[in-house]
Amino acid sequence: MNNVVETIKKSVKTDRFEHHDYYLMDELLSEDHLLARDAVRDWVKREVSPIIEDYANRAECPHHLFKGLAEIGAFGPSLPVEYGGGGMDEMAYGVIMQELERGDSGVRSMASVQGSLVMYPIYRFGSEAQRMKYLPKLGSGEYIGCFGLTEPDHGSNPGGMVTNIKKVDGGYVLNGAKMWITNSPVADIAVVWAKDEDGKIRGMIVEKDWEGYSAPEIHGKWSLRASITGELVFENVFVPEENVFPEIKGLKGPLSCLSKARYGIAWGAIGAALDCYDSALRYSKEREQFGKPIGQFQLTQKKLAEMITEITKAQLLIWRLGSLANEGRATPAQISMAKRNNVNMALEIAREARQIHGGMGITNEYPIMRHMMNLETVLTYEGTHDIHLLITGMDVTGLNAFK
Ligand code: TGC
Ligand code: FAD
Repeated sequence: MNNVVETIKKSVKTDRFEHHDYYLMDELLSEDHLLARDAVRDWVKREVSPIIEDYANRAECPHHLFKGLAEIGAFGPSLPVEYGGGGMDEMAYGVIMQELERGDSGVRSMASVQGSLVMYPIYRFGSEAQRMKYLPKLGSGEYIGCFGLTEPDHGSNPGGMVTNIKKVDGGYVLNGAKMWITNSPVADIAVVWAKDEDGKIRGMIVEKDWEGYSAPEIHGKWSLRASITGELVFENVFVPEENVFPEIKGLKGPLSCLSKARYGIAWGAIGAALDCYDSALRYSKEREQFGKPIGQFQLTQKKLAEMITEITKAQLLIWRLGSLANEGRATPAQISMAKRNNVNMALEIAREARQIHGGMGITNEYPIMRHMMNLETVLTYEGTHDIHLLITGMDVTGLNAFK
């Protein structure tokens, strides 16, 4: 495996990304935030950019990156150090996600799922024994985790789930299936949400070796090709009482994990947008048509000017959300607004950047199509574009479109 990775690294171009900070937002970040961001940026340039097109082309997940992600502190950056996290604040978590997604949304997904959807619920809802048993191994990348909420017939409406647990001596018997689960085929453990006999949603940690557990891979994705996705199938899996989260009941358990991950995605999308803008800006100065650089044409300038304007607005939005998150005041609806706006902004920018690259924009010589295809998933997972719109609508009107 290592030889293959080294050969691929040697055969590809270097990552020429330069940061774009039109409103001097870096001045609003602390020295620690900048150090964390630059360390992750260097790591992405070294470890991700040289190989990612090839992995995406082959629809293969670069599993070897799990260890490196752990080493750079990408798993649970804002969780306490004693529980396997990085002990940093929400802004640091955000800038790390931005840099990872600048490399690839799938790589950011590896970190989002492990940190926000697996470590965070164990930290927030787990017993002390559950925390001590699983968090250090997840933080160090020794264990890979996944998060099972979505089902084949319940995506936007997870409250309708049919996966269930029934009480037996010493624990529960788990039955059902989860769909579209990032990392499930390679996960050592799964945080699973299922209804108990009273119809209340409970969370639990399920280990891959338990009888009746399987996690088949989903093939044929044109998006997030360098990320592995699968199902989770439970056929009479015995889950000991000690693996069930003791207190949390109801949909607010999984939804509060989603708030954490959606916040990271709102930062991450800016990374993907910056990469597309950076590539388009450079190309517009290097590519000549009609005897001059295409960046000299007003129509190209309009595209670039609108791109940096939208990126700057998204940066301002996320900086304020990060400040509120650090104060513990960011509401789920505010997070929904940022996730929806920033991911859509990134997707629009990817489409404009593709046009600026002309025919070259459809090739894997440039990162554009990979980002654009990835962002189609990012627009849908963690709550679709329209679901987040309805969350904002509900927040401002006080009227619930889902009931
Ligand atoms: P509703 O009655 O509104 O709420 C139930 C309870 O949950 C509370 N709540 C939240 N708490 C924390 N954070 C949030 N974001 C919350 N949203 C709601 C709410 O206050 C209530 O609490 P309580 O105490 O009253 O019980 O629930 P509903 O059934 O009407 O659904 C509302 C809706 C549609 C907004 C929600 O179900 C939703 O967000 N749907 C989208 C589903 C989704 O986002 N799935 C994501 C699956 S995971 C994933 O995609 C991972 S991708 C991984 C990767 O990065 O690779
Ligand atoms: P549906 O809910 O069927 O939605 C279809 C369409 O209907 C959408 O446009 C939606 O906006 C619209 N719609 C639905 N309800 C309404 C409404 N009330 N009003 C208006 N429009 C509506 N899930 C996990 O649990 N864990 C994971 O790790 C995970 N990883 C994923 C990785 C990938 C690559 C993908 C693609 C998905 C992943 N998901 C995961 C699932 C993801 O969260 C769901 O795909 C998403 O929540 C949408 O559900 P759905 O695909 O069933 O679409």
